[in-house]
Amino acid sequence: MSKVIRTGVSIEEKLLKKFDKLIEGTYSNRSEAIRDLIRNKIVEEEWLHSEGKVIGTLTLLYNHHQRGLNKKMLDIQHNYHHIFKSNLHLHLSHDFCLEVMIIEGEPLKVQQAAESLIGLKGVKHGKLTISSRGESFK
Ligand code: NI
Repeated sequence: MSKVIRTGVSIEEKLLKKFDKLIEGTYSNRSEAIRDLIRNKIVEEEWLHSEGKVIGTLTLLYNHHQRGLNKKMLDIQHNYHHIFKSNLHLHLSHDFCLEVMIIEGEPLKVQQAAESLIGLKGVKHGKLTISSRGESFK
């Protein structure tokens, strides 16, 4: 672990109160919340400017009764078979399925594949989260 440095940040009282309310119950202290925000920003920048492969997860909530949806989802995954690494499927309720996919590949391809799945009729919510290979946090 690298050396920890204490630093001061000037911030409007109103904004800080909003932030404290936001992190209440999630973070044990303000420093950890700010560190997480900084890490997220670093990961985001890494991903946007990455020339190599990126890795992340795509979470999809969908209605499995939607006509043709399962086939369309499979077709897209086979079209991008080199980037879809693993799936976790949960039969959430009578109507809905939750699927989490691990995807790895060139940023543009990952984004295209994710958007084509998220955009399918019957997909109620979709979120692509790009993570990091950890090189920036050594
Ligand atoms: Ni299911």
